[in-house]
Amino acid sequence: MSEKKWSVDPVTNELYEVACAEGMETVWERHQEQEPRCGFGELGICCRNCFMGPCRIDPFGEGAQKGVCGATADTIVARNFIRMVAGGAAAHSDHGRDVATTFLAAAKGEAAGYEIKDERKLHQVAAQAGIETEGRDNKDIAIELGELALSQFGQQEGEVVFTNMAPESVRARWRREGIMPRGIDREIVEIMHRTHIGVDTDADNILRQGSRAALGDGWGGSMIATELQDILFGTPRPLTAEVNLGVLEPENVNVVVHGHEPALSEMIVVAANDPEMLKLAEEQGAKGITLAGICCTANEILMRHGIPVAGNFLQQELALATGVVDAMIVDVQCIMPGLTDSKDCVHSKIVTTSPKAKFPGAMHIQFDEHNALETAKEIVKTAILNYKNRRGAVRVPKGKTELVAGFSTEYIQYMLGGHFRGDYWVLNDNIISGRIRGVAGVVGCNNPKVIHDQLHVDVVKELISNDILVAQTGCSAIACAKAGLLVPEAALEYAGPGLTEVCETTGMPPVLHAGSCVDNSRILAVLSRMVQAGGLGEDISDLPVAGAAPEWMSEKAISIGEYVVASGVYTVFGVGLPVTGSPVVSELLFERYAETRGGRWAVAPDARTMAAMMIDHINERRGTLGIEEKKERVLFDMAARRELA
Ligand code: SF4
Ligand code: MSK
Repeated sequence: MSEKKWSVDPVTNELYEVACAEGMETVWERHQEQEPRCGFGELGICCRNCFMGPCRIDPFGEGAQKGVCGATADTIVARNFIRMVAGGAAAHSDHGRDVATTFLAAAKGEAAGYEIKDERKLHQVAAQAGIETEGRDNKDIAIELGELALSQFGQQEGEVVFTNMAPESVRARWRREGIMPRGIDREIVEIMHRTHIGVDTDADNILRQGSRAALGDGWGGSMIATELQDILFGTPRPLTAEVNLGVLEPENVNVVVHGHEPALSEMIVVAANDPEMLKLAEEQGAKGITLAGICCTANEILMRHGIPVAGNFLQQELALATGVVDAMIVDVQCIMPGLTDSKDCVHSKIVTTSPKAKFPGAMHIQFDEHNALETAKEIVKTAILNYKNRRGAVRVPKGKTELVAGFSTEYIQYMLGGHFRGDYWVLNDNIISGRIRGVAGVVGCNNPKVIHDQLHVDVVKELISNDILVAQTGCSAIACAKAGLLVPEAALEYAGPGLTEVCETTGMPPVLHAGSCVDNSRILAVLSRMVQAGGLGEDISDLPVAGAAPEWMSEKAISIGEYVVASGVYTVFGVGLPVTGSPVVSELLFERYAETRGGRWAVAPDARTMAAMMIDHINERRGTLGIEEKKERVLFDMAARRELA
């Protein structure tokens, strides 16, 4: 048995030992095999953008200070950084494109099983996009919205339409700095062009293109994904569910969905409840069908249906180690290639569904949105028929935790005052009065370089104990849910007195689950509405808010970080950032961005420092706004109210 603790989550540690005993290789062994890491890569100073290289810069100043072409560390680091932005923005935006395609097919009646679920949001989003809604048929509005959304990817000039949700001061800055995105795909392509050998060499100019592509992700590709998914599948509202590997049911057929795009998983939800499928499961000797999720697919169907979450990024292989996963259905992003290696130890079938992501050793059942329910049934049937092939011991741990999820931008507004009085002013008022010190977005992945989930949980506990309301997405939300922070009672145990008071009044948890990685666009929308509501400055950068990705690992996290920073938010990353090989790029990202982007990047070595940096920033913003002192609550009588009016 290993002595080392891999996770703060006991369930993960337990399953890790099981996996080792079964001879299953996991991410942690592969991580150790990679040690020591390449120092050039960690600093961002290696380049293989052409085959005169690969080239690397000596960080100690003794060896080569330029690549063969003459590129310096500053050029190489800046190019590498924005190529990460391109990868992340492409992933999110391609997700958005697929959603828009399905949305348009559904609007035209060409995608059986999909329909407009949220008409109110259809009208609101269409109006935001400048589409006439008055007196028009929903079908016509939806077709026009779907076509407009799709056009944003190939748009060559102008401004990506949903950037119009941002406050005017922010948009003016984007125009002034030359970082307003013109079209979603265009900015990603331009990154690849500019970082080709012999094109852009100036670090500042290179980073500007990174910001422009990242903004095209946050306010374009990701925003389109979130908004159209809400219209098509329903805008989330709070619901309770369970999280961790203990949600798997040994006596049921267990189907685990993993990846990012909800178009298929929405249909798997329907198929798993189909009487024909349930009957087939019984015929195979199972008591029923359990559906659970991993990573962001989990967050999507959790937010809309309360489907349990089996785990986050580093738990995907451990889910198979339970011996009861009859099929793991994957689509795109964050799916470890190592999953298919487990087939020698467990019976689980890995089913790929996207033509963009096939895995040697996996079974492929291609998803087609025009025939979605039939595909979903075929997949569920594959899992059911695999139930009888189980072999070896069943190792489902007992651990699972309750959580509340479903905090969409719209619901947060409603929660703060109902349909008629609901307004972000209520949140701002709580911030001005000091009951809530500020708001933090804590998001992102897991990374085996640090103890699984620990940074997420420790940072969030520290923030809420300082009366900072936390909004979460992605694997970070799953981490804190497992730690019991996403229930209203967590306020009593962990939150400061002001935040506890607000949580008790509204019944909300101190940590709000806002969805998947593309749903970080919800956080952008919340920030815009906070500025609109007034009292906290004119710009997102004026707000007492901060962001963090404590255990990031993916290119998507870099794109998210860049668009959040370029929207005006101070953002701290854990684990390190591969830019420190260039003093010029470091100075731009960590300091000068504050003037040109409104927000800036920071890196923290541990949870306590990360939380302290965020709190210091929030306090500093409160000072600038003149609200640093916690104000006493004032009870108004009628005379005082008249005076106010
Ligand atoms: Fe080397 Fe320049 Fe080619 Fe990069 S682009 S590999 S630094 S020669
Ligand atoms: S799934 S991008 S590991 S958050 Fe969105 Fe989790 Fe990070 Fe993937």
